[in-house]
Formats: sequence, C-alpha cells, structure tokens
Amino acid sequence: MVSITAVDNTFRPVDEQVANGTVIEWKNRGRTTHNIRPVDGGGWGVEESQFGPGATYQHRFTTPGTYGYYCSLHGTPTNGMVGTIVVTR
Ligand SMILES: [Cu+2]
Repeated sequence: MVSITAVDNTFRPVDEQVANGTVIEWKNRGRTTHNIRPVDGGGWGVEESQFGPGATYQHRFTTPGTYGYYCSLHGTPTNGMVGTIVVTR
C-alpha cells in the first residue's frame, strides 16, 4: 500500500507513481475537511462528507495511466490542492 497525506491545503506527495494494482490510501491529516475528485471522472474519489480530519480513503487502480485529482474545496482541476497518480504496468 502507498500512502498519500492530505494536509491544509495540499496533497503530499503531489505526484506518486505506483505499480498497477497497488492500493493507495489517502489520509486527511489536516484540521479541515477535504475531498478527492478525479479530473477525468471515472467514479473514484471521496466526497467531503466522508473525508473529514482523520478520515482515510482507499482506492486500487487496475488500469495503467495517469490519474489527476483535486480537492474542489481548495483547488481546481489544474491549480491549488491537486495531485497526480501514475499507474505503471
Ligand atoms: Cu481541500
């Protein structure tokens, strides 16, 4: 499993590369609520109602590619609280 931390107001690390099939866990270590929204859709991610301080969210990507995401409360698809997952073969 690979861990990504959400703080106020960035994801750390911003860019992460994982092998296909790896579980990724995001943990909110900030004091405020965040969310995770995929830039290109796809049905993964978590809404702020489920991602308050201390909450975790896990997802496993099963298709290689580049997956951008962002927190819509503190960013846009291209700016602010954004991150990228690169899934390799
Ligand atoms: Cu946020």
